[in-house]
Amino acid sequence: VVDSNLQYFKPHATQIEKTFAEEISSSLNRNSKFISPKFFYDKNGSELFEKICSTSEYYPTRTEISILKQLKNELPPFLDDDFRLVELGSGSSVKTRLLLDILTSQKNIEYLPIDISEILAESSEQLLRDYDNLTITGIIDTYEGGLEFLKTYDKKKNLIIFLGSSYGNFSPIDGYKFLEKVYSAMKPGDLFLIGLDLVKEKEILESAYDDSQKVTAKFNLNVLSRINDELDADFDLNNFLHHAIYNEKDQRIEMYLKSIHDQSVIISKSNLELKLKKDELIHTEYSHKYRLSEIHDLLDDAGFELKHTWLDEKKHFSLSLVTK
Ligand code: AVJ
Repeated sequence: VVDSNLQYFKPHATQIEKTFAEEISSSLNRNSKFISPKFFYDKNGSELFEKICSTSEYYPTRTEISILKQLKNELPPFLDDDFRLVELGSGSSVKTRLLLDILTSQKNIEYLPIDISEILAESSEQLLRDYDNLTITGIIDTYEGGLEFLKTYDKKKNLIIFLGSSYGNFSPIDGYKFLEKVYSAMKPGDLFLIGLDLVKEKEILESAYDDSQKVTAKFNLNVLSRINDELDADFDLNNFLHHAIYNEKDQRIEMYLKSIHDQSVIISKSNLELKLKKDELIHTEYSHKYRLSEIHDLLDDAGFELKHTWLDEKKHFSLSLVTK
């Protein structure tokens, strides 16, 4: 598409691809086996994630959207200038649109999605059709790479958004490092809006990650299909079960793929023959849940100044706005 309102940058193009085979090779070639959740999101995985979001059990998306609607009136008082919308992860366009709608009083709206996958192209073109005065600069890179790029950008103020409790995938240490990077990419007066899922009853949490239609199970298993396709592997998906439990002590949902019997799998491009015992688990995701006081401490420790936290009525989900 040739469109003067749409451009892409791929600051670190080459380095992204070659790591999949290598990462899989090292994360599966050890005692406690692991596949990073960032690999869930190939085309099929992204579609399955969208389906998860509309299951009755998965409350985060729907709840966060309801809070974003509340921001229509409640965010503008914090916008003392024109802001560029910077989104970490190109996200669901519904949420992006709710924020763009808040910025429409500006003469020009700039949207800068940062996503490792080129999926951002599709949604960007649709946005351009629907919004006048919109300019999109898509950054195809990791969050870190995208944030580095942002530092070199112009002086306009940024409203950086990181929604959906994607932050919950990080370990506490990696999360802290990530927040430091966001902080260092910000100019004084920039804003950061982060959506985080809250601690709640175990039953609600576990059914959100093990829905009755088995969409989450498919989503989890899909990462094995992706490895089959992209790394010439021979995983038989029938030999694995989706397993999701809430770890109350560490306040996180833990997702695994469980090997139904002893088996061995060849992953050609990773140069690996993977041996699995019956009931052995491959860890695929942590999804951390937070208490409000923890969220405030987390943001405070990273140096941010808290402006406001919004919640839904049931206190299931939070959106916090901070500045530098
Ligand atoms: C996109 C990481 C926020 O942890 O809730 C949904 C991913 N995994 N169901 C989450 C997910 C299983 C989701 N995040």
